[in-house]
Amino acid sequence: MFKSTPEVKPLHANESIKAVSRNLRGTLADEFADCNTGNILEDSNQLLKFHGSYQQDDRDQRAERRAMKLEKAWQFMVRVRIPGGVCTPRQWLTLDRLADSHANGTLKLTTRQTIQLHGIIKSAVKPTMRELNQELLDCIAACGDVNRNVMCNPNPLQSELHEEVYDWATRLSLHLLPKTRAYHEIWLDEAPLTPEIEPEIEPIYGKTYLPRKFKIVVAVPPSNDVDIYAHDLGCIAIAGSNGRLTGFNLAVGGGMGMSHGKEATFPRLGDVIGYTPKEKLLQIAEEIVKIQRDFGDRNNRAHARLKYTIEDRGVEWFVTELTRRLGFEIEPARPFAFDHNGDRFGWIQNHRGDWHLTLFIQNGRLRDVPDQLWRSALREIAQHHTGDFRLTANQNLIIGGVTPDQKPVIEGILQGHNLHESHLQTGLRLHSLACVSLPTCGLGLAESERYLPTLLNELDAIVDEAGLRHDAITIRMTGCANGCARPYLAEIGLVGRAPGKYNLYLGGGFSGQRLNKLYRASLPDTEIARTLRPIIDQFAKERKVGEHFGDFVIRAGYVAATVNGRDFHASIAAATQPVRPDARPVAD
Ligand code: SRM
Ligand code: SF4
Repeated sequence: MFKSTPEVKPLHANESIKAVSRNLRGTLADEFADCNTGNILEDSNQLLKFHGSYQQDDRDQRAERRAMKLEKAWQFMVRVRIPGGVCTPRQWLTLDRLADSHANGTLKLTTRQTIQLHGIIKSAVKPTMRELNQELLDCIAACGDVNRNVMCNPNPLQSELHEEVYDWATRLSLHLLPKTRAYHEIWLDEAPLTPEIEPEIEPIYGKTYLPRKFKIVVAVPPSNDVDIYAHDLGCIAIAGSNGRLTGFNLAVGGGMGMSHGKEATFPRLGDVIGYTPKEKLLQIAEEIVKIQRDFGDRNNRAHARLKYTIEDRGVEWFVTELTRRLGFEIEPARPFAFDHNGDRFGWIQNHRGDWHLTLFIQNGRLRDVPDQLWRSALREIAQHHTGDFRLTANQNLIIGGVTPDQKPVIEGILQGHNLHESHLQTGLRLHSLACVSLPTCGLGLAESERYLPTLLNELDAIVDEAGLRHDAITIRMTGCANGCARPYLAEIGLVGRAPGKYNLYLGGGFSGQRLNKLYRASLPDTEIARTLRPIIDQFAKERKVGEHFGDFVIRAGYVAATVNGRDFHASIAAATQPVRPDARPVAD
């Protein structure tokens, strides 16, 4: 009798690119030294991501250049690593300067508390990295199959706790950084290692790094502004009776990305698996990363995130494997509750008497346009400010640690630029997010950042008429199904399918505790406001006290509640029970 041999699936091509790259060096140094071409090889682009940069092209110019038989308008995006999203005024000024000297004149605040510079030509990538380095900023692991920028709640209300939590976010980021000197050699001209004499070891990642990207966030309840359940590892800060940090509950296996029409791919919320005292956090995070390194799918990148490893093998298997590696069991999760996943705008004073100002930055894009001189205003603030700049996970900006005597100075600068009332928007707009999409994102199927403000003009009028101007409703748009603005957690999610066409999802949880569900597929952009109007009107008339839009659309029967990731694609779901400990019941 023949024994059937198990099917050996080929490794994804990226695995061999990583394997032969000499720890992420590849031919990047030579290619960036050669300015006869404006681009680099596609294999090198895969390695470049680990260094915090992507090769892109200006998609607005594609058709014209194709017609003229010209190559694409190649350019690069550089994404800075800013753990917890905190940077100094000096660093801000450097980023601001680079936006003009090397990039397209804009700064893009991202949904992961970093800043991206777009439109950098090949010869300017290295100078950009070098100038960032002079201000102690780097782009290491801002992209690629490694742990990315670690996010952290920038809650100005509880600064002491925030400070502690922020410290752990930076420690996590440092602990999980790749150890290769490739970045320093390629971009900062550090002398190359001689592998025969000094073999380079990646103690956490190994030669082929992770099968896919890995994302960590730290939240401080009751604010879920970092969307704890959307990440591979979410750490929920737990404070003792004295208000100081004792440790973290851990949520594993969250993620947003999926592909249209492929039901095997889906967004998934992380599962809370237990609690750890803070001292053990780094050890546990490292083991979680290593489990994913060893068990993640290296054949199929669409199935390679930790969420699929956990979904396929089960949470119990995951906890058993983690316990085996740690040699001890993690403790049961401690009680916590989230009540929102947005930002709070305006001035807030903390216990020390310092002030923090949260500014609404539409879709995180900072540029100077005639009546909105955002970059000029923030440059002037940075020249005077003695505190810090804090990026939020909702693409907004906090001017943090403003001393009482500096407050009028900052107010004056904003007033001088007519930006002091920029947060007086509808609750809907204040809770909006849009990913970049066109023209720089190569994966965008529809407009996002450039279209959402226009759509919001229509929707603002509708919520205004319905008397909901000050009601917070989360709305998030992305140009494709990858989910960069975490659209599947929004009460209203719009996901690009084709130019001018969006899937409309409804029913996400206001505190980021429940995924939404498809309500209309491929809706033309001209139909979005008309489709939403009656639902918004009915919500205004029939909502219960304190009821959020996402809960209402389920109670009113527009969509069924999504209970877990696989259920995301199901059109009929009977469940109405809460899915997370902090979820409010929506059943009547
Ligand atoms: Fe993202 C790929 C932009 C946050 C899921 N994302 C991309 C790329 C790099 C396109 C590409 O691969 O060629 C986009 C670059 C566009 C451009 O021109 O700048 C891009 N992602 C962004 C940003 C800038 C959106 C924004 O407007 O703020 C965010 C930068 C984050 C950062 O600073 O590190 C951004 N991306 C996210 C998030 C949200 C988050 O992490 O909280 C997600 C969903 C969470 C998750 O990972 O599951 C996200 N991006 C993806 C995916 C799908 C991953 C998956 O598991 O399927 C891709 C595509 C991929 O990796 O193949 C992607
Ligand atoms: Fe690009 Fe899609 Fe991410 Fe938007 S969601 S930035 S279109 S990859």
